[in-house]
Amino acid sequence: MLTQSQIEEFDRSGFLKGDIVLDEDEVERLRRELDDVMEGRTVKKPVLNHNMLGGGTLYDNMKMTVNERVVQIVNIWMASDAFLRHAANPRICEEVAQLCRTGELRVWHDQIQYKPPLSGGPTGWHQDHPLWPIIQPADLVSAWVALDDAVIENGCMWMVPGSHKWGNHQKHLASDKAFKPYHKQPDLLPPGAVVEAVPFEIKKGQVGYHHSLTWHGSPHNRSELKRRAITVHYMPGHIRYEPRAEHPMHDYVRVKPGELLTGDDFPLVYTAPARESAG
Ligand SMILES: O=C(O)CCC(=O)C(=O)O
Repeated sequence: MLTQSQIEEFDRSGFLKGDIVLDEDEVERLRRELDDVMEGRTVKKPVLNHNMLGGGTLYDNMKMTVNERVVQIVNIWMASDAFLRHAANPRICEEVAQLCRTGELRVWHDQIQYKPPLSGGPTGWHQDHPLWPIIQPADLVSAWVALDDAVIENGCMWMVPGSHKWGNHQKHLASDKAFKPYHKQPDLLPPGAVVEAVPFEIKKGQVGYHHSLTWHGSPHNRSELKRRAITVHYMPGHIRYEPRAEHPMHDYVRVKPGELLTGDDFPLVYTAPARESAG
């Protein structure tokens, strides 16, 4: 459970470091499952399992060299029960529900981003919600859990504090050679907005939360260390299906435009405990 001051910090910054939520054994278990899914050894399959830098990706606002890779697996929970249990982790779900001020959470989708040693490529600067053009409104929260210590050397995420309050700037986000973000048309930013990125180092088994409009990205992994992580993107109960463009999860939607995005492929993982009536 988060404290009031942690919730206020999240509201101010758009991201927050939580506690260690997985012990050594749980991390090991998820790493083994990840290997099995990544190598195609499971019967059930995820929605995507590919090199995210393969061209035409949603995160393509950077130039990269040919040999770089970021293995992106979308909805590993569909291939692995251990990852489904992870998506329903009671501590994480309770904290995300606090940050979203909601009594209900569904999984929008999850994703692994694995940056291999030496050849791990960058995840360009982006905001999540503009890349999810079939759901509204833009108030989802993601829980990013490290399966290796994520540090500057192996390409941890970087965040721009306060940027979740600036609206949708996805098409204007860019990065300089040192992976510093900049806005291509800064006059569109609200008065007082300061674009300054800070590293978001997360320990193995620890959770970090971010808002779906927070500017974030992660640079290369040129270290000898692996950088594996699982994010679950959670929808508060009021998120609706409103298609405006394509998305890999579109094929799994069974509701009509304007309806709440419910269904077996968007599992309900949290319902707030009923309050006892006073008196
Ligand atoms: O793992 C990363 O470096 C990026 C992940 C990301 O963009 C996200 O979880 O929204």
